[in-house]
Amino acid sequence: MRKVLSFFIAVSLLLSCDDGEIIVTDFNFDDPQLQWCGDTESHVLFKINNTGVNEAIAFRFDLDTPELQFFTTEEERITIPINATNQIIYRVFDGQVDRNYFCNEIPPVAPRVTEEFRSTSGGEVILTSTLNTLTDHDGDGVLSSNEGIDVERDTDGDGIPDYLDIDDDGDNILTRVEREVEAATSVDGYPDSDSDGIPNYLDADDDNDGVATRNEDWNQNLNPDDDRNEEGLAHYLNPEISDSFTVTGSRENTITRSFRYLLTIENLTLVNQGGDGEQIRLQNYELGYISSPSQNIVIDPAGENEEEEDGAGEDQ
Ligand SMILES: [Ca+2]
Ligand SMILES: [Ca+2]
Ligand SMILES: [Ca+2]
Ligand SMILES: [Ca+2]
Repeated sequence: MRKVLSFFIAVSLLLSCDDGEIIVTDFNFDDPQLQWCGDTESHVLFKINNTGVNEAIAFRFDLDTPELQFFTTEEERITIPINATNQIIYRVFDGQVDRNYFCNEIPPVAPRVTEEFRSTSGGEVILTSTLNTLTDHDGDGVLSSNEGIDVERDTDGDGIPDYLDIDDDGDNILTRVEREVEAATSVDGYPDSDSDGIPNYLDADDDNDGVATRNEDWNQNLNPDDDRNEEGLAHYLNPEISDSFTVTGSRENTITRSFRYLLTIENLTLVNQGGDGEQIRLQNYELGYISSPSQNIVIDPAGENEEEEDGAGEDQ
C-alpha cells in the first residue's frame, strides 16, 4: 500500500491533471513476466508483483472469434477492445499472491483483495505476434538466411522452399540427419560424402553412384538410412552398391512453431472500486510478452498448411 501511494504521488507530480485524475504512463512491476494458465481455453493473462507491495494486473477477455485459437495465430496484429467482457483488473492484496489465484477454478480464500481498480469501456489491447522460429523456420539446423529465404529457393523443386523444407534435396533423408553424417565437409562446412562440392543435405545422390539416394531405399519405407551393409554403411552412401528401387513417396514435412506476443494497452482507464472513484489512466502501457505453445504443422507441397495436434506447451 505504501508503495502504491508513493507511486501515485510520484506520478501525479510528473503529470498532474486539471480535473484531479491521475494520468500515468507505466506501472512499476518489478517482475515483468506476463503469465497465463497454460491452455488455449484460458482467457486470462496476469502479472504479479510480490516485492514490497502485493499486487497483480490481469487481463480477462473473451474473444468473439474462438476459431482464431488465441496463442496459435499467424495474425500479426490482433486488437481486442476493452469493454464489459474484456477487462483489465488491477488489485492490491494483503499477502503474497501466486498464479493459483488466477488459474484455480475456485480462487483461494487468501490473500484478500484490499484495493481493486477495474477498466472502463474504451481503449484496447493490442497483440503483436512474432514467430519464435524466425531464424530457422523449419528447425533443420540450417539458418533460414542460409536457406535462400529471400528468394524462396527450392532446391528439390517440390514446392516447399528450403527454409520450410525439412528434407531440402527431397531424398527422404532429413536435412537434420544429413548434416550429421560423418564425412569430409564441403566449402560451407557441411558433410559432403562424395566430395562433389554439394553438401549432402542438398545432394540428391549422396554417393554419386548414379542412383538417386531416394531410390537406394531397399525396403521402400521412405528412409534409405536404414538400408545398410554388414559394416553398417548405408547403401545411399556406398558407391559400390547401386541397386535402384522405385520410390515415389516423400516424408511428411512437419515443422514446429510458436509465436511470441507483445501485449500493449492503449487508452486505458482504471477506476477504483472502493467508492472514491479514483482513476488511473494509461495512454500506452506495455503489459509484457508471452509465448504460445509450440505447434506442429504439416506443410504440403501445394504450399497449404495444415495444423496438427499441439505440441508441449511452453512453461510461462
Ligand atoms: Ca523443397
Ligand atoms: Ca530446410
Ligand atoms: Ca542428400
Ligand atoms: Ca550407393
